[in-house]
This record gives sequence, structure tokens and C-alpha cells, in this order.
Amino acid sequence: MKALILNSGLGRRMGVLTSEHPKCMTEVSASDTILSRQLKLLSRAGIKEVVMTTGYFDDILVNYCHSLELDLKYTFVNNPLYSETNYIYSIYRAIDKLRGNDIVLMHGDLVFESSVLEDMLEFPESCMKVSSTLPLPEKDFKAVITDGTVKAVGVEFFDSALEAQALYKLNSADLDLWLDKIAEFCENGNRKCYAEVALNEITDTLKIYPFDVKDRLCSEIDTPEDLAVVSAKLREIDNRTVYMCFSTDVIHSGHIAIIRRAEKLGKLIIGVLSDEAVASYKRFPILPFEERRSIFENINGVSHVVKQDQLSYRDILRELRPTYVVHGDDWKEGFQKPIRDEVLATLAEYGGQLVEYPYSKDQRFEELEKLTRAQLSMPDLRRGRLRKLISMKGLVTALEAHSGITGLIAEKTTVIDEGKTYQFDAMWVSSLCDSTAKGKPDIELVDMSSRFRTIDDIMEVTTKPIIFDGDTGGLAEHFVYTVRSLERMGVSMVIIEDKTGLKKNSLFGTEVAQTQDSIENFCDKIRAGRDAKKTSDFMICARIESLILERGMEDALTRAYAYCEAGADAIMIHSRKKDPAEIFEFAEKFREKVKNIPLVVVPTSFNEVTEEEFKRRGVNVVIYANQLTRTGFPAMQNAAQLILKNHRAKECDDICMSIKDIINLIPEE
Ligand code: SPV
Ligand code: MG
Repeated sequence: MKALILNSGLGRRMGVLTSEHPKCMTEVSASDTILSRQLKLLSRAGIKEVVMTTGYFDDILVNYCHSLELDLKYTFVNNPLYSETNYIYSIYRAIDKLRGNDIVLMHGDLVFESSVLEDMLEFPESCMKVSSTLPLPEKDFKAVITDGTVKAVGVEFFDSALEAQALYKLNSADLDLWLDKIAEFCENGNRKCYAEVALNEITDTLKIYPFDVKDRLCSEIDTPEDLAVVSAKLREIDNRTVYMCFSTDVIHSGHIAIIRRAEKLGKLIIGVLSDEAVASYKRFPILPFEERRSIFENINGVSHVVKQDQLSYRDILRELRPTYVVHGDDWKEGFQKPIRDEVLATLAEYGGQLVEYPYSKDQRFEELEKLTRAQLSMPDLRRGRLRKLISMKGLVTALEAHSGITGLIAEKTTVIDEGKTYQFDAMWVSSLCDSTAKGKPDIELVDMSSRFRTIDDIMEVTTKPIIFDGDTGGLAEHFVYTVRSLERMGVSMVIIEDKTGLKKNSLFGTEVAQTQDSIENFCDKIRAGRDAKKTSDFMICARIESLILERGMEDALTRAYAYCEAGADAIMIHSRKKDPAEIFEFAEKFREKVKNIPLVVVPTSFNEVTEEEFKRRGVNVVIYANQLTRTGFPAMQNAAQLILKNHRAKECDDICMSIKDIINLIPEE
């Protein structure tokens, strides 16, 4: 593809502005002339060769082009009769340099925005710039459109016409036909008409399609007034900003392609999603925020990088007010749709625009993504993630899981509310629910091998961190083996409670006989566990039963400090009261002394307190300990009763998941 720029004319209507150089050298901005802008845009669009016709101030023009030091090869063709012929003759003189090439043809006084050229070059057919939104000019070019193609170009046509400019992309076969006609005209002495007069004679054989740029800038400069209007528009274009947000830690060619397109729309600002926001909807980022930020900072064409703290774009768009937001069109459906809707609403507040490009799936990227997910489920990567999430988010949530399927529910359930996405951060393998699933009481009856089997089932199909309910931890001599096994499996935290003897579920409180361990014994157990673990990732959490057993706040706090001293990585305080007052009091007093050790709560009874309030009060882990079990079993009992009552299954169909859905629930890998 070559460019043909017609620069033989003088541009008398520009007055003094063209007294020392041709019109194309008129400045349109602080850094560019009409010509330097054209040439830079051509070069950026990948054009390597420019044929330029010259006339007035020929030498000045040639020297000027070379002085720009662009990566372009020039062929200058002088029209010695520039003052008495039209550009039809200039083109005629350049015929040898043009035949057989695809070309983009433009008048030397044309100023257009980069996307006009880029998009035109991507248009598959020969085409001419028109605008369906601009009014028809009185004296300038218009194109008559019939049956979807350009039938005639000239200043005299008004019917079925659109505003047009001498900016064409011509495939070589079409160009050659036009050149033949131009040659015929010039050789018959017809050198003063527009080249389009020759074109109009052959529009039955040569199809030129209208390329509608609507309101995008593509104007010629004929007068100082035109210059003022175009310069102002260019200033507005130069001030345009584009915003894109990325969460990825693997950049592929599809991302680069979309960045290339985005930067052409204006100054490109990249938002990089914070670790917390990524973890909330996707998967734990392999590369932390700072790394991801520096990758984008080093991509050519990126003006600067900002942090986007949440999945919602609303706040950042209100702050930056970008002219455009660019995104792949994949978010029109699915879980990102509400975010897109919110972007559209926010852009509408100030007149911004959403630009969407077709989303290109990249096979290698998908494979990498799959691999990354698989890696995240591996013990070494999974184990440390709870600690990281706590320090990243301040407060993490865990949902009970007692099987592969409940693990998948804890892993995948997503809720989008007001542009924010919510998922559970971790899973709780409860002794109550694990025992219940096996039809056994919660009295440390289910042995460790069976409990480990449950962990294994969950681990096989999920990636999120696991918190294991270790009951009393058993004897200190046994606990060290449990610690090592759990750590090896990739469990992130074990919680052991300071009870001894036959443990009963805490929610019985003092209704059943339960013995609290001595501080000394329990501290010994914590110390033994601490010494047994091999990594700092693995956490031992000491659970205090003083409030459950009604031993008072002082006892709870004394134990908390002692357990921290003994090396507990976290403290869990439990209560079975509906009123959260004692939990709040504990949290407040504990935080007065201990700042950095995470605090865990299980709000089964005090369930009116929100996560936000817990966070404010210094809690770091909220465990929803049994809700899947407690909702699942009544549904199953109901189904069993319906079948028994009706002597058939039809009546319980309405409450059943379809066979198709159940089959599709778990996709094969
Ligand atoms: C469990 O879920 O097994 C627990 C929490 O230990 S609680 O049932 O509240 O004691
Ligand atoms: Mg338990």
C-alpha cells in the first residue's frame, strides 16, 4: 500500500499563510503542520511509501519532508504546469509510480483524525470518505450514492448526495481503471478538470464504496477560518482520554491488539485492578498489583497507570472522566453485564462513550489460565493464600463445605450487587457438618483419616484456601502429626478448641458436661503444633470456649493473651448468644493489646452482625459454619416425605433440579 498526496496547488485562499510555503505546510497545532500530521499518521498506520505531487515551492516541500525524519520512502513528482492545470494532470505525471499498487489518496490540505485513516485502511473494498451527518457543502465535494456505491463525485451534485472529501482507499485494479481514464483525459488536453470528472465516467465498472466517518474529523483547510475550526477540533482530539481496566497477570497478543486500538482514540490510561478486587471475582492473582502495574507502565502507548480498587468503574470514571472506555464485547453477557450497565450509566453522566471491540479468545492464554488455576489448587500455593487474603482484605469469609459439591458451591457462588462482586474467600471443614454428613454425632468420633478424606474430596475440585476444624486437636503428641498432615495437604489453618475429654459441640453450651483445658496444657499443645509445622504459611488458630462455658470475659482474655504468647497464629472467640455484646467486648479488649494476630468468629447465633461491622471491630475471619448443611437436609427430608406421601416421585418434581442441570452442574474437565 502506497500513499498518494496531492500537493501541487498553492491554496491562494489562505492569504499570507501560503506566501512562503505550500498550503500543506501550514501549522495546525503547536507540533504539527497539515503535512507532518498526515505523514506521521500514515507512518503509524504502517504505510512505508509516499508518492507526492509537487508544484509551488517544490524545493521547500521536498526538504521539509526529509527534515521530518520519518520512516517513509518518498517519490516526488513535479507538475511543472501547476499554475494552469488541475491535480488530474499531477496524477497523470505520477502514473508510473502508482500503477499496480493499492493506494490511499489524499489531498494535501486534508486534516483527519487517526481512526479515520486506520479504519479506512481496514475497509476491504475501494472507498471514499463521506459523512452522513455533516450538511452538504455549497461549493465543495459531494458524492452521489446509488445502490450503496459512489456514482459521481463533484461540487455540483446535491441529489442523493453526501458530504465527501478527497480521501480514498483504492485497490490496485480500481486505481488502474481510474488512471487509464485520467491518462485518456490528459492526453486529449483535458487537464483542468477535477480527476473525479474522469472517475465519474467509469463508476459503472469500478465500485467505490462510501466510507462514512460521520462526525469524526476529516476536513480540508481552504481558508484561515477553516484553519481555526480544524485547529480547535484537533485540540479537543488531543485532549481525549481513553480508559481501560485490566485484571490479568498474563498479557497476550489480544490484549496488545486492543491496547493498540485504544491508544489511537486518545491518551490511554490503564486501570489495574487491585489484588483484592481481582481475588473477589476471578482467581487469586499470581502477580501482585505492583508487578502487574509495572508491566502496563512499560507497554508502548500507555500514558499512565492507575489503581482501580473495585470491579465497579463508577468511582474511577467520575474522577478521571475519560472520553472513552474501551472493553472487549465479551461483557455484554454473563456476570460482567451489570458492571457494563453501570459503566454506560456513568459515562452518560458526562457524555463519555463506550467503545467495544470483538473479544478474541486466545487459545494459549486459555490454556495458561487453566494451568494457573490448576497450580492454585496445589498445596504449596493454596496453603499460603489465607494469610495473604487476610492481609490483603482485612476481613475474609469462609463457608462450610463437607463434600466436593459443597466445596464447589463455596468456591463458585458469586453475587453482584451495585457493581461489586462477592464470593467467599475460603472454606470451613466443620466437624459438626462433616460428622452430620456421615450421620454421626459431633464428638470427635469421625476419625482423622475420614476427615482427611473429606478435605481431599474438596481439594480435588476447588482452589480456595481451607480452614480445618480440628476439634480439640487430641493429645499434643497426636496433634503434631495432624499439623504436619494438614500442612502437607495444603490446608491453610487448623482451629483447635481449648476443651478436653469427650468434646461436645459448643452450641450445646453448658447443657452438656464439657471440660475446658487448662491454660498450661493448651499452651503446650499450641507450642507443640507451632514447633511441628514446616512453613510460616500454615496457621494454628486457638479457639477459646470460655464464653460458651460461661467462665467470663476475664478468663477468655487471659487465655487469648496466653495462647498468643504460646505461638498461636490466630485466635477464635466463640459465643452461643444471639446478642453479640460479649463478642464485641472481647474484640475491643483483645485489640487494645494485640494488634496483629487475626481474630476469628463463627456467627451462627449472633448472626445479625454484618461482615462490615465485624471488620470495623477488628475481626479478620468470619466463618459461616453450617448453613449449607442446615439448608440442604430439610430440602432432602421434604423430598423424601413427598415421595412417601404420594407413592410416587411426580409431586416432588417441582423442587428438584432437572436431570439435565444436574448433569451439567459439574462440567467434565
Ligand atoms: C463446627 O462447625 O463444627 C464448629 C463450630 O466447631 S460450632 O458448631 O459453632 O461449634
Ligand atoms: Mg466443630
